[in-house]
Amino acid sequence: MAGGNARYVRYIVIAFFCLVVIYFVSGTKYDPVPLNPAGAAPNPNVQTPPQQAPAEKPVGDAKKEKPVDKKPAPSVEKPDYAAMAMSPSDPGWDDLNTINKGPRMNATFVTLARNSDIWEIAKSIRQVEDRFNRRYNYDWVFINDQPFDESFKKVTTSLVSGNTYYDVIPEKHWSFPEWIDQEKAKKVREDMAQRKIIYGDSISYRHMCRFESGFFFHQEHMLKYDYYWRVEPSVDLHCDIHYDPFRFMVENKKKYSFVLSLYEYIETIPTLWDSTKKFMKNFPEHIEKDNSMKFLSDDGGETYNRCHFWSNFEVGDLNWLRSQAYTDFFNVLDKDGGFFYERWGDAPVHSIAAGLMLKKEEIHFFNDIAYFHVPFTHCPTGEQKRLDLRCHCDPKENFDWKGYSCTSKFFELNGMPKPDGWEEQAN
Ligand SMILES: Nc1nc2c(ncn2[C@@H]2O[C@H](COP(=O)(O)OP(=O)(O)OP(=O)(O)O)[C@@H](O)[C@H]2O)c(=O)[nH]1
Ligand SMILES: [Mg+2]
Repeated sequence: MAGGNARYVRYIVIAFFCLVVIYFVSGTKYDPVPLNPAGAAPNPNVQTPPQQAPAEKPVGDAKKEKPVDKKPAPSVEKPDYAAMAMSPSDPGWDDLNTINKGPRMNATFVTLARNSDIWEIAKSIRQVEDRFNRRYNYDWVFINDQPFDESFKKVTTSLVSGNTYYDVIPEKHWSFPEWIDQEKAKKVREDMAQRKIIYGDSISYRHMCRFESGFFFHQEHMLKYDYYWRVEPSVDLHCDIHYDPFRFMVENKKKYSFVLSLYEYIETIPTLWDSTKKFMKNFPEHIEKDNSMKFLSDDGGETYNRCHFWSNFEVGDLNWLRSQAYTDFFNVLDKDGGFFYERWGDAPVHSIAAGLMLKKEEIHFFNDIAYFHVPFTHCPTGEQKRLDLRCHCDPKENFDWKGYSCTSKFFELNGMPKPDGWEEQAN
């Protein structure tokens, strides 16, 4: 009898053991984060493929091709994308930790930098990642007129949560075009040095401005993207970014955006408007009827009032910059030589193009993106806004409503009411 009991006990123990094994085998399974372009979990050390549509299949060797599967493809469930949380009452606003479910836009960050900018750009990247990109993992394209060194690549790749790409600028995009009179350009630099015009004596600054005006969007690794966000070394982001600015641009049909605007030094652009007028005359088909001329000119287009969007921050549409309209504009300016005979900046060039060739509602002011590039700050107006966005900027520093800013003009032109409290920040 004792032997029989022992057998029963043994059976019970074995059955229990089997149940435990089955429980653990099925219980340790978990649902992975869905691998839509949006959902890839971030692993800064793993280079995942870019988020764009896959490149076209290469034409294959017929013999090696698989037989065509005649069965209908299994239906793929469309991910149920939630609307973006734009204000604290929207669902998902408080979730600043998990990877955002998406969708992702076909977009990238872009930075033009020298190897020596490494620690200053590292600082900018860290803030962009902390305030936004660690939840979105967008790619980052770095561009340089010299090859990037290993240290630059190692540090930036470790900081960016998306993929990183490193492009060298082709010489023709960073040199004097053949129609430029080198002697004349040299005299201009000497004269500007005497007059102490900032960067007036610099050749590389001029190549930089011409490159940012006409070529960065044609760089090899930029070609696959539709939207860009420009980031410079030494900039600060002062508030959390709760929604995807790229997605905002796409969903609201925006093509260009800014956070700071101001007046350009006239000494650097004395004939830029003459060339612009030539362009308007020769290419009337490119001028948008419902444009922002009132932002650029106080006399109906006769003269330029020097207002421009500060281009060290931009989120914009690359296909617009690659359009025939923008190309024709840039070519007129480039032929006139003002990048070298004066010191035209890419900020007034982009701004005039956006102001004349885009519908006014296609230009967006990102009030929610608090930003600093020496010496100006955009810090959102309104205490509740700053608390909601967990900002750490000093509201007194906000440049938007001060006399040297053009942002009031942008608001007036677009019939936008200025936020409560703007008067207190006007001086
Ligand atoms: N590769 C490369 N990048 C440059 C060069 N000069 C400027 N840049 C980059 O071009 C962008 C604009 O240059 P900045 O020197 O910041 O010009 P700025 O913003 O007008 O002036 P700052 O007040 O000095 O910031 C930055 O992203 C720089 O890193 C250059 O000679 N080579
Ligand atoms: Mg700068």
